[in-house]
Amino acid sequence: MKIQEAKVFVSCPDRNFVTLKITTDEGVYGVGDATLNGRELAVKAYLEDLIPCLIGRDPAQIEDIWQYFYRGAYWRRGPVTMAAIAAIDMALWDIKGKVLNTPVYNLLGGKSRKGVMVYGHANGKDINDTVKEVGKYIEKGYLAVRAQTGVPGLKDSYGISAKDKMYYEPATKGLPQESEWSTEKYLNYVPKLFKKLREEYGDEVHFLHDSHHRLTPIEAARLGKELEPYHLFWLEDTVPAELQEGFRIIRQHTTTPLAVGEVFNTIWDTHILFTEQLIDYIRMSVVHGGGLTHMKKIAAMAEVYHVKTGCHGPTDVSPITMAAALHFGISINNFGIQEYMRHTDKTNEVFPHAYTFDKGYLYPGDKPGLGVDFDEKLAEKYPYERAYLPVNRKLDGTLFNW
Ligand code: KDG
Ligand code: MG
Repeated sequence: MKIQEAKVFVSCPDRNFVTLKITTDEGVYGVGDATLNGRELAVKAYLEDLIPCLIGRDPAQIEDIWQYFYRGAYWRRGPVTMAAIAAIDMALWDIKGKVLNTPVYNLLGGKSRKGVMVYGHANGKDINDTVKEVGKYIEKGYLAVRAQTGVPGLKDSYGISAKDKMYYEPATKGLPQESEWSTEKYLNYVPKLFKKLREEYGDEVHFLHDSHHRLTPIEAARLGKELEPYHLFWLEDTVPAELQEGFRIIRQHTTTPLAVGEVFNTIWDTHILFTEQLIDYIRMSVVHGGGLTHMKKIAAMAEVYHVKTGCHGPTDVSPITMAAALHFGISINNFGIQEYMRHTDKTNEVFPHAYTFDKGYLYPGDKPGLGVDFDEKLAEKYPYERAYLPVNRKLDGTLFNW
């Protein structure tokens, strides 16, 4: 069997997605996700550079093809490169599953659990509003809920919806919007949210929170300490993680479990965090972490150091990545939790899929391959629309991390 054709699509069924479809000379095809929020066209261009090198290869040689595009490229790593490699990798696993007539989780070692526990996103304009929204997720059967609140005195905050409460929409059409930020106001307010949540909903439900890279290590240490009585499942992305050593300071001060990694791309972004046991959950998604081939290695290394997975699953990764994450999450032993920010109906129609939600868990389904498809014809109705993530400024105008 040989790869005969590979095509890249950028479509916008409510938001932009980059999709790769690889077809073999025997007519079997596989799909991969290469979406990089706000930089979709860069990944498309990168993939189009790789496609000529893919044609004629044996799609069964997944490891070799991965190495060809990773080691074989002098300019390694980075989100654009790794999203492109991930899309090829996902499509090849999809093809292998279809050829062998089995779901991808069977190729990864089989099921290690009945389903994949997920967390939903609740958010509100203030503490009372957020507490109410968390309740709605608990009623829907979620066992774990991420809670983000607006902060009094700030016009907006990360993770808060402008309109409907289904999910916040960070990528906006036109030029980037500007957000505003005050670490002091945030740190004074957020612990009160989790106090209230525990008072309202008791000890059983898991709560998570994302600081979205806005703290210094010592500020993160303070937040982690103040949240200890409310025993979070995790506190995410407290500091920008380019400096892995920064986590030593946080770890020395708090027992709140720490999660990081949604912007990481390779195993080399994680090694200090793992070997020094500075984090509890690694958050790379299958698309930004180089595909299933690379994620398997990251999980294996993490396992040695008591680190579990908690793959990034926002709506800016397509249902193809979500499906791949479920096959991955159900098969490895050190699975922690999966983020699940539900896609819109329009997105789901373009990417029909076998995975289903029930009582706090997602199930990948038993279709051969990844169990997700891409409706090319329908996607044509939703052409790419330029959109950017916001940028963030402190109240005095200083440009800050978004
Ligand atoms: O594109 C950026 C989003 O994926 C990110 O802001 C979402 O932090 C995020 C999360 O935890 O889902
Ligand atoms: Mg996050």
